[in-house]
Amino acid sequence: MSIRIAVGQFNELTDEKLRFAAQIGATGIQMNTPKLPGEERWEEKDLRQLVEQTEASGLKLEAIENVPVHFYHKVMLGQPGREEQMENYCETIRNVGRAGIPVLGYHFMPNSVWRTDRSAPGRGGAGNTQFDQAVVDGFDNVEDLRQFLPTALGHRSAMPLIAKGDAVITEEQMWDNYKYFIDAALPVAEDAGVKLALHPDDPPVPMLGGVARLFYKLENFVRAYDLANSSSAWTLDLCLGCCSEMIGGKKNVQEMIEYFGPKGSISYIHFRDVQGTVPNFIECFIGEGNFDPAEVMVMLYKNGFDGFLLDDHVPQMDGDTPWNHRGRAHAIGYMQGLIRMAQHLKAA
Ligand SMILES: [Mn+2]
Repeated sequence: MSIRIAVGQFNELTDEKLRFAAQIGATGIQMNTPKLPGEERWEEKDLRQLVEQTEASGLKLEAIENVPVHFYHKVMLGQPGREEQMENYCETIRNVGRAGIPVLGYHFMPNSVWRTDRSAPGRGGAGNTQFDQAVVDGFDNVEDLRQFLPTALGHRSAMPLIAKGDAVITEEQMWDNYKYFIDAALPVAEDAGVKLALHPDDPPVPMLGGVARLFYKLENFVRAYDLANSSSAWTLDLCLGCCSEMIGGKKNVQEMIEYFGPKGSISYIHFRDVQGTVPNFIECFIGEGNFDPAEVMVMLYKNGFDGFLLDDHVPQMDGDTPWNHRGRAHAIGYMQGLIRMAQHLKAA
């Protein structure tokens, strides 16, 4: 297949979302942490229902991104009880495959995504999210920090462990935990015909709340790739926004595409950007961030990427919905124009 667009980042499959996707010209959808029955794992029949409902609209369910953090937080943190969670995670992978969903996205951030502002003023007064390490560092007390952070993203046990100080869970412990996870998950995914797609850490910093992070720089993705022993089930959900957030900004975007694109290791792309890099960045509209979106689209074609693109986070425009229909329509239209131009230039 060639590069295409999916509409996504919603958790309930409604006719309205399917009609939006069809009207805007997308060929598929993605769902993030769909609201499905099950406190420990998802069942085939519930996943299959999503596929059937999507296909009835003439669209393809390209991927599910993320199970709830509480399905595998003990695995990520290396806590007792991780074996049972891992067995359930593997059964979810099998059920994703049985339902006919080709990609399962995941992250390895036990304490999830952090932002310090959810409505920082952007272009023309649009609302953007922002991360500023200085704000996080201003908290001395972990309870105050927990109250400050949006709790919707994380399970209670997966929130910050400390406000300040050395890591409670070190990077090497996190590598052990990741290896345990991937050693168990990859063979199951291969058998199930499912590609697992790793999302970078957001924000990409070495440690937050006493929990070390892994996927904040290129060399750690290379280490993970090597750990996977050339398994075809190990792929990336390459969030260009997170790569752009990394120290060095747009050069990370280029290096990730050039390293993993030719290997066929990129399942899909979160096509978004930010201004600035860690320790302080703000999200923005495509075209006003750190990288040149036209240059990046041509780079994707030239490096053999043939998956789908997704808008991911977008600015909230005046009169927008909670899901940001207006901001998403801008991002999707922008991507469609870039794809057509890249095809015209025969970059494809
Ligand atoms: Mn992303």
